[in-house]
Amino acid sequence: MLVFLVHIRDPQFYAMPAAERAKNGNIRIMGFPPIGIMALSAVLKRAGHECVMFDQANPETPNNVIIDSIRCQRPALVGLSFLSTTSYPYAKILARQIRVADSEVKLAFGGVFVTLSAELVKRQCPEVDFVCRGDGEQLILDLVERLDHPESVDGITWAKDGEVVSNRNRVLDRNLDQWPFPDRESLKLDFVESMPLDVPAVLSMERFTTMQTSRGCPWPCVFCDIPIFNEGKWRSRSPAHVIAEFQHLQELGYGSVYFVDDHFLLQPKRIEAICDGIEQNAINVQWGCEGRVDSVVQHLFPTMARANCRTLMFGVESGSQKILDRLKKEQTLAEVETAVNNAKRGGIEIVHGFFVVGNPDENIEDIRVTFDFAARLRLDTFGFNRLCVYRGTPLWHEYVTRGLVDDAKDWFKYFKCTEIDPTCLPGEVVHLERARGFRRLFVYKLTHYPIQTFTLIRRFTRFMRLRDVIYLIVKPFLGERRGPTKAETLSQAVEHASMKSETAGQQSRRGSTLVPSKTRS
Ligand code: B12
Ligand code: SF4
Repeated sequence: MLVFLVHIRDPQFYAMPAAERAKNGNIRIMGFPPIGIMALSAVLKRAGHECVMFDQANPETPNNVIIDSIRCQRPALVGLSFLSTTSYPYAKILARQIRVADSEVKLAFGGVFVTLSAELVKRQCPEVDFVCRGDGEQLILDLVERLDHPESVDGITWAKDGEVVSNRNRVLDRNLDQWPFPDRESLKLDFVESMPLDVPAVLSMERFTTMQTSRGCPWPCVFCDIPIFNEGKWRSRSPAHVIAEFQHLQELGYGSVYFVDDHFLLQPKRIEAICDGIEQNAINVQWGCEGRVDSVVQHLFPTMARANCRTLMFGVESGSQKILDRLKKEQTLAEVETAVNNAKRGGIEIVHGFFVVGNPDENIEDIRVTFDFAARLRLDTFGFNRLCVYRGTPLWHEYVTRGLVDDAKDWFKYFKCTEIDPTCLPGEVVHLERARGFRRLFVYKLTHYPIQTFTLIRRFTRFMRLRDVIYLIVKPFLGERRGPTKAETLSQAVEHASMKSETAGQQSRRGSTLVPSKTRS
């Protein structure tokens, strides 16, 4: 059976580094590869099916090209995969366009966002036949076998005799080693490794990809829906399976990999075994991962550094204990400091801190202490995003109870907390304090950690255009662009009809332009 898989992107989250192609002729994209559809493609192909993937980051495959290919090749199923609220409007537009072009082809949606709102998605987007919930590997195999009799396919939401029905949930599969490595080679794209900063900062021009060695996280942070998506469980692949994938990547010429695990730093024995495997098998692929600051594996940071772990990212969130407690982060400022120091002492080259501002109950002083705290930490890089609330998270439930969001009307919208929660500072104030904080942070870093700062800037200048490096440095001094992004506007619109044609036109025009990235806001 022929299956098409499309990764729907929000254009804010990738960029084209330069007009040139990689040596192998592939187009270069600055961003993460679509590992969700790559995982499903590998599974389908191993089972004897044919699979064609499209990534919307590829300027050569805009919607009209995908639709033409559907008309020509007549796949039995087209699966659209996307991560979140901000890409949902683009997914709906494509689904509607496909349905207009082909009334027969079966359409499926999958990913975290649709998993958590499956029935609502099915009702709002009736063009889609199946909304797929949870892990997709076994689900897609079952679905292609029973496209015309989906009653017995666990984990799907569909319409039976005009009624939306949800088949029972899949039992969470703990055996992740059973699945083949993602199909990274069929998509003719090469990904460039960059940091999630306000300007995409290129780390290396090595062939870059992502890997998932574990799934889930059992902590209760109020803004996060990973625990819900994974039923509060953490599941992992065995070290031997991870090492085999490293070897496979090395053979394919990849030089750098980032783990998209929610919390890699969980099990000391497993991490030790992975690091040993890397050394014993002379694997020289560099890697990066993220985890919590209260991790019990910190004594292994030197081992990880020796095994080519170059980047470690921590969810620091705030420099105010009051805010950490409000977010139910279950970590202390002392733990943050210890983890960052341990990582740097252990020899990790780039230690990154994710921060959020615009939190509930946050005052100006909390933002100031957060930037001062960030300045004092030995972090190499930082990201300061505004807190957003997503359906399914504990914060969303709280906002429903407090009457700040209406679950029936607002479930698909994108909200910064500052826009809806009166206990947050106004958005303008957060903007201003963030710009001020960045300036103080930068000056502090230059004067107190000059070697660390210059080493990092030197790394960026090796791979980035000078213009981009200068922008990266001066942007905090320029202040913020005000107002919502196009994606935010799209996802906030109650009915997308008026924007549909405009966005569709823009998607097809993207074929010839180089998209400057704005990255996360
Ligand atoms: C890496 C990552 C990113 C990367 C991009 C990755 C990429 N490929 O482009 C970047 C940094 C760009 C990013 C950005 C954002 N992200 Co993000 N991201 C992740 C992260 C950590 C891993 C995603 C991943 O690679 N998973 C591994 C693959 C294998 O899993 P998967 O894609 O879910 O696919 C599996 C199933 O979902 C299913 N499946 C998927 N598609 C389909 C399709 C079909 C047909 C079927 C049958 C099955 C199926 O099968 C797959 C295999 O089991 C997740 C957390 C997580 N664990 O999911 C957050 C996560 C998805 N992101 C999230 C958010 C909020 C965002 C942003 C909106 C953040 C922001 N405010 O700016 C943006 C939006 C991006 C966009 N719209 O394009 C939230 C989503 C919450 C929600 N309910 O919407 C998550 C869950 C994080 C969290 N803690 O809450 N993200
Ligand atoms: S520790 Fe990270 S992944 Fe786990 S619940 Fe909190 S934010 Fe989500």
